[in-house]
Amino acid sequence: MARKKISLIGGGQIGGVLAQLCALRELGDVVLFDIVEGLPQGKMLDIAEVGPVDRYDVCLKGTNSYEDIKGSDIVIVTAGLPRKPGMSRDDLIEVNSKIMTSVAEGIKQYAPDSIVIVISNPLDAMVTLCQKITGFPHSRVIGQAGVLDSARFATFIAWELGVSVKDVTAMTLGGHGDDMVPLVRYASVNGIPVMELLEQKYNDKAKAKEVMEAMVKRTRGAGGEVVALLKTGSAFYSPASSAIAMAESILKDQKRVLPTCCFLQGEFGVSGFYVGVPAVLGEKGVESIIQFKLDAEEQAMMDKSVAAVKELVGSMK
Ligand code: TXD
Repeated sequence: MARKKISLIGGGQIGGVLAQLCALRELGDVVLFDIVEGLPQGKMLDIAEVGPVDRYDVCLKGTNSYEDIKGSDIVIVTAGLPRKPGMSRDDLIEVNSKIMTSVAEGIKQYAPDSIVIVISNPLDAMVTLCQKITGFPHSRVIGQAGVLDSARFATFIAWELGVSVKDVTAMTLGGHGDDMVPLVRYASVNGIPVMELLEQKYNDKAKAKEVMEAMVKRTRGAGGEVVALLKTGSAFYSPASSAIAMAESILKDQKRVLPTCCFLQGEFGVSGFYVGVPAVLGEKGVESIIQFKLDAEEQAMMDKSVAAVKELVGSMK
């Protein structure tokens, strides 16, 4: 059986970590593409040379030629500029649309059967554009945002409650912007509602609500918090790990349920737009979207987030 092939478009901060994670997990052979000469070649040589230490054995190639992505099972796109302090993700739309256009054309020509995971910001708009240009079925063009936003939410909950991050489940829906929807009602520690645990901890419903609201706010601004600290770029370890979880579910047909930026056709009351929702990811890409009832408050937040996505996507035309 042939090995899987993963191509990474964009060899910057996230691209480099993606390549290393693919190697460490032996997900398949990896191609790292960038327009900067030497950058992807240098990074792949660097990662390849430590195979004997980390004990992975995969082919790692850096390239400036789209031809090398031929036969890819998965393509992960990080090409594009990251934010600087004070910028919103949406401020990147003009420059990153141009980059995404050329990238999507390359994928369409050289990896027509691949499943594409977009990471570049502004995420919801870049996924939309990538699907339009490739013309691939919507199930094969998706975006990574929700795995990371959810992980951030879960991390803050674990810290607050003093429990292992491994035992917290939390999820965010909606667009990858400041209006994302962290689902408080479904956040749990091994199935026990987080709100119940917060109420126990503080013995005060109002205080528990206040603490949760602060965690929701921090989750919404978590990308910006990292940008403000780094000053020269945005988060890169966490988006890479998050996309790898999605890629692994697809490559190994694990059918994990992961919050994914998916094209909706009526689900959650949304039609014709890419928005973050829980999806089953398997060998065909998005195999189904998991729907469930939102209460009035959650639906209102979702509607607000979707309105922001619509405005963003509309501004691209
Ligand atoms: O969760 C998420 N979705 C995200 C997304 C979380 C954090 C950051 N996210 C976004 O990912 C960020 O706002 C950026 O739009 C992308 C990539 O972030 P990264 O930190 O990796 O940016 P870098 O280090 O600047 O790398 C971008 C690379 C760089 O090497 C450029 O030379 C390359 O993109 N680039 C291109 N590659 C291929 N083709 C073209 N046209 C091109 N233009 C630039």
